[in-house]
Amino acid sequence: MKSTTRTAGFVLSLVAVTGAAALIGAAVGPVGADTQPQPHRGGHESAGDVVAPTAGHGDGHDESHGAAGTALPGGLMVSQDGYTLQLLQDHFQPARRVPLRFRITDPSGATVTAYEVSHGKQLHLIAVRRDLSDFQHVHPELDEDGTWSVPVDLAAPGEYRVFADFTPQGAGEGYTLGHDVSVAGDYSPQTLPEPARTATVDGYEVELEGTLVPGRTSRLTLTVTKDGEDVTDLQPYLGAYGHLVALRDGDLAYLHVHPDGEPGDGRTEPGPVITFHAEVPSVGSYRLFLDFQHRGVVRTAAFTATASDPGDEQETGGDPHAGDHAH
Ligand SMILES: [Cu+2]
Repeated sequence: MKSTTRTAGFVLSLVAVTGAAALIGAAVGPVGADTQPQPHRGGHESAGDVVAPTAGHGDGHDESHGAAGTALPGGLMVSQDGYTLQLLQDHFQPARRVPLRFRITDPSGATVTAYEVSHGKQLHLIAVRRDLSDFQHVHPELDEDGTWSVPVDLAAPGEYRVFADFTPQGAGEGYTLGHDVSVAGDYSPQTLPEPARTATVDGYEVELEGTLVPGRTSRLTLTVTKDGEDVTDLQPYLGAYGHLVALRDGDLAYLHVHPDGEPGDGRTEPGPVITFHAEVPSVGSYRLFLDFQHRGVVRTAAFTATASDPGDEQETGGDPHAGDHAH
């Protein structure tokens, strides 16, 4: 177990923000080159993404600021503060490698071409089917004219949602914008798996401990084992030993949380335990997707977790078949 002295930077909290406070954004990291996209389903194959984390998604600046001063979770809107996610095409025939192309436009309507780097990338794209049965986390390539492109696996028909997580250069604030994508064909929506404490993926077992309490910072630990042995040589992926995306069942509100501690800080062990701090906006069910890298392969373990009021002593749980229920 490791110490948890430095936590604030990784807490994705929802703070009621009014007026001028809404304009205060998080510090942003240096600009760097993006790298090639890494299409995958439920895990990346990339290595070499070892980059010191900069302030970025998950640092508390993902909140939307409604006109009435109410903070909203990220990912619910296609346009926020004048920044708009424009897909060049949003309906497709099913295919393993669908070329998804899009732009971000700024409040003046111009295409954004300069981005801050956050967690080693200028933009993170998450694609999920709306029934939360599929999860892809990829890194699109940016053209000179500001068009992003990345192949995504849309072999299974259905309604999808894509999330672009980015910080425009000079905006002083990061955004997560969401857009629906339709894939033609027969669609059998899957029921959200029941909460459970463990998830398996490719022979790895991940155990989730912790309780999600709305409006409160919750400490979550994820313990990675393989064949009953602790995995103690996790590899940094995008500057961390794990990345956790949480989506709320019902509206796919997007929360991106990051671990407590980072590789090379002298106190964070490379497994088996990855600690996160998360704050969820409401009661309800959430689907948690943990990306972790071991032996050069990034895998995703998925859990269903329930957030309850403090009065109800209900534990979060995981799905024992996570990662296996992709179509
Ligand atoms: Cu990413």
